[in-house]
Amino acid sequence: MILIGQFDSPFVRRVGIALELYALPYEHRPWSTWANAEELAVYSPLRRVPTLLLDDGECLIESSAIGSTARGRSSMKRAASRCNRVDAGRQLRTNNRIKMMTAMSPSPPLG
Ligand SMILES: N[C@@H](CCC(=O)N[C@@H](CS)C(=O)NCC(=O)O)C(=O)O
Repeated sequence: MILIGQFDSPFVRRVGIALELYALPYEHRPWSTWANAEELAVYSPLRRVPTLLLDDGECLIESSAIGSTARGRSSMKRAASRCNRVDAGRQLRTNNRIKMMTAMSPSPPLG
C-alpha cells in the first residue's frame, strides 16, 4: 500500500496512525497538494490527501473510508495469523513513528 500526503495534514496523520496501529505495511509518499498536484491528480482527481493506493491498484480517498478498509484488512491479517504475540520491538517502533507524526501537528498536545 502507498499512503500519499504529508503528516502536517490531520487527515493524513489519522490514516498513518491507523496503518501503524493495525500493523499494515505501507510506503509513504509525502506529496504536497500544491507542489505535487499533477502527480496526485493521477490517483486522486480532486487532488486531495490522504490518498491510499492498494496493492491491487484500487485507490481510496477519504480518511474515514481508508480507516474502515485498514480495519478490515487488519482483521483478515489477524485471522490468518496462527500466533498473535505482542512483539515488543515492533510496538516500540510503532510508538516512535506515531510520535514523529504527531510532532508534525501544528496544535499543542492535549492534556
Ligand atoms: N474529508 C477528507 C478531508 C481531506 C482534506 O481536506 N485534505 C486536505 C489536506 S488537510 C486537502 O487535500 N486539501 C487540498 C484540497 O482540498 O484541494 C478526509 O477525511 O480525507
